[in-house]
Amino acid sequence: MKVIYSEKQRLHRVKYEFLSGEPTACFEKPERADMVLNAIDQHGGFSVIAPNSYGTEPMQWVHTADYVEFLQSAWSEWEARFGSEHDASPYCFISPRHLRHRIPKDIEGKLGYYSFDMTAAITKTSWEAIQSATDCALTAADLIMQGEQAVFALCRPPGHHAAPDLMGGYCYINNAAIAAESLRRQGKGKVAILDVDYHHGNGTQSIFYERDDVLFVSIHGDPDYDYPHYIGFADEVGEGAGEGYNLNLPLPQGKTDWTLYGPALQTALEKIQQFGADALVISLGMDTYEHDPISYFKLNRDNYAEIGRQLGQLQLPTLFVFEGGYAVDDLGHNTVAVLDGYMNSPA
Ligand code: Q9C
Ligand code: ZN
Repeated sequence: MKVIYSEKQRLHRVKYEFLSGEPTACFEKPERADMVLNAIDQHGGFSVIAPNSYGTEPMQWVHTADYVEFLQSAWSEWEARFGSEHDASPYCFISPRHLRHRIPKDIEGKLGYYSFDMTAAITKTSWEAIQSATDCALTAADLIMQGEQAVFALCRPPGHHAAPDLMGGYCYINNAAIAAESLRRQGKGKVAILDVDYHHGNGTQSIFYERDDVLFVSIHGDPDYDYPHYIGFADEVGEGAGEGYNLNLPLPQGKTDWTLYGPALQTALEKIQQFGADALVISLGMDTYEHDPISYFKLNRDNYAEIGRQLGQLQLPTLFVFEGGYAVDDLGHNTVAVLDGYMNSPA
């Protein structure tokens, strides 16, 4: 299997996030990709290739132009105002209630306008990494169009929490959404996105919520108890033309092992088959792992191989896009377990 990765993604390294009130070293760090690359190397059945460059135009397929511009200029505006000692981070947010929806002129105002939480800080070199992650997803989409059965875009920073004009949850540009849109524009009639990250893919859902040509299915921790807290419930089914093309399968925090996860995955796969997808994008978050430091499902290595096998049985061109997963020591082998399970699927 081809893996698309760029060293440029190392250029995004945020210092801190707040975890239960405590400033903590950011969980989403470059070492995550290193661990995946190590495991890929040891496996031997993969070839790692560098992405092509696509510029910012494809980002605007799913994001607003002003948001993409903001991401590009945020650091220099921040540095001009506060110097380069600290990462650029919001502290003040535009609530859907009570406040006016104007784009502020000040960088701190802008950071809050374009964020829904405090976990997506921007550093001097973040933009290069963000861009190269999106390039990886787009390169993978092109390879699928050239006839590859499955490709893995090893993207970081991740993307599934990024909405048309919002960053958050370590995400800035929605790599999976852009990959899906690329497949659509190059002729795949129907594209399904299956998001298996522990957290609901709120950004991807928002992007495709009113469309019937891209199905979004997500299996995740119940938002009544987990991030992103305000979205990801089962009654969100899509709107307008998109009604019936959004399926959320929230599962209970703490209790979810394979006995609950397996049936949810079955439901997801049936929905994708019923939809008649021509291609599949997997938002491959690995934070459903039993030892993940910020999540609460109980999946293990064997379960990951089984997920891969079941995905392979759909027999669809499949583009894996890396999302979350923070148990860094096991992250690589868990990720490879999914991909190896896929490659060895009895089909
Ligand atoms: N108490 C991704 O996995 N913090 N983003 C959660 C839980 C934010 C996760 C804190 C988690 C964002 C791509
Ligand atoms: Zn996650």
